[in-house]
Amino acid sequence: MEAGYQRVDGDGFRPPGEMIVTSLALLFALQGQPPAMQALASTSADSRLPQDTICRDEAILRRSDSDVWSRVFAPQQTWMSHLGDMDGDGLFDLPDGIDALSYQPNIAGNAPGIFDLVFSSDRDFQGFADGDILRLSRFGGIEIVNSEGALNSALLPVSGSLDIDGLAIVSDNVYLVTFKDSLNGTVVGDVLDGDILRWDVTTQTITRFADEAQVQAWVDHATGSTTSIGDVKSLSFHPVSGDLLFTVQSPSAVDATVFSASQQGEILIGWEEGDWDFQISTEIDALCMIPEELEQPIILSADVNYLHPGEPFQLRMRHATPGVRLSGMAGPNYQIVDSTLGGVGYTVMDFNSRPLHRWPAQSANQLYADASGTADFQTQAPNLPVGMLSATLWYQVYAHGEGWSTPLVFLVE
Ligand SMILES: [Ca+2]
Ligand SMILES: [Ca+2]
Ligand SMILES: [Ca+2]
Repeated sequence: MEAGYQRVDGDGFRPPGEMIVTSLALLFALQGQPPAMQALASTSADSRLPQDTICRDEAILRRSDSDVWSRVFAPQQTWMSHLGDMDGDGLFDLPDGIDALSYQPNIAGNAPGIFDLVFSSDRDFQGFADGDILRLSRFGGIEIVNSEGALNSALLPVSGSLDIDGLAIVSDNVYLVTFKDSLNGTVVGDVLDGDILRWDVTTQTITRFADEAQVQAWVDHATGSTTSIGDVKSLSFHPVSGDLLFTVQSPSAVDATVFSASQQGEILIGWEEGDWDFQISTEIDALCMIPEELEQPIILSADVNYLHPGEPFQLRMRHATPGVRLSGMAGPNYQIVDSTLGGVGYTVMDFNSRPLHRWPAQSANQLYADASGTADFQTQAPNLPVGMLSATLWYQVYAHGEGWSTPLVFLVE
C-alpha cells in the first residue's frame, strides 16, 4: 500500500490514519470552528472579483474561507516579471492560460511561495507543452518538473492530444492527472477527459484511479441531479481528511463548486460556486488546497508594461492591510532573493544594481494603504542615458511589517 491514499469501497478516498482524522474533526467540532481552509485556483476564462477588475485565465487567485472574498494571488504581470522576453520579440511572455495547479514544495525549510507551485498551461507556449508539469524556477524563468514526453512514453496513446488539465500530488513523483481531451489506445485503454489516472513517474506506471462514470456518480450524489459533468477540470486533496476534491465542467451553475469524493460524493461545505464571489459567471479550471502560510501578497499593478522615456504612469497597490506603510523600489536587474519578511516571500530587486530608485522619494510624502487596502502612486518612466535605446525595469513594493508585493516589469523604449 502506498503512502498517501487508499480506496475505501464506494465511499471515496481516505488516508490510512482515519482515527487521527476523526479525532481532529471531533476536536474542531468541540471548539465550534472548523480550521480555515485556503486554496489557489485559476479560471478557464477571464473573470472579475470584488477588488480585482480583471482576473485573467492565466492568473492564480487565492481564496480563504476566513477572508471576505477571493483575491488575485499571481496576476499576469507576475508571469511576465519572471519569464521576461523569452523569444526576443519585444513582448514579455507568459503561460497561455493555467489549467492545472498543485502545491509541491521542493526545498525544505523555505517559506512557502509561488516557487512551490507546479502547474500546466492551456496551450503550448515558448517551447513548453500543454502536457508538461512546470514550475517557476528560483533562478528565474520556468523549469519542466515532468515532461509531456515522459507522460506520453508511460501512457502510449495511439491517438488523441495529450494535455493535462487537472493535477494533484499523491506523494513525491506520484501524481493524479486528468486530461483535457480523450485519448485512444493507451496502456490502460481508452481514456476519457473525465477519467482520473495515477502516474508514478519513478516507475513510469499508469493506472486508472477513477473513471468518468465514477466521478459522475459522485457529482450526481452531491447534487441530486444527473446532468452530465462534461469534463473533470481540477483535482486536489483535502488538507485534513485527505479526501479527493475536484471541479467539473458542467452544469455551469456548479462549475466553480468544489466537490469531494467523500460520503459517495458531496459538495465541500463553504466552497460552493457563490463562495468564490466571482462577479461574472465563472468556471474553475485549476484548484489546489494550500497551507495557511502561503499568504495573500499585495498586488502591484499598472495599466501598461511598455513605456516611453519620461512617460507618466500610475502604480497601484491592492490587498494590503489598511493603513500599512508602503515603500517601493525600481531597478534594472532581476535577481530572486528569498525573504523571510512575508508577502510573496522573495524580492526580484538586486540591491547592488544601479541605478536603484526608491519611491516615493525620501523628500516626498510617505505612502500608506487606504481603508480598503489600496494605494496609488503617480510616477513616470525614467529618461534613458544617451545611446541607450531601451531598458527593462522591475518594480516591487515593500509593506512595512508585511513583506514584498508581487513584482512588476516594464520595458522603457
Ligand atoms: Ca485558467
Ligand atoms: Ca494543460
Ligand atoms: Ca479533464
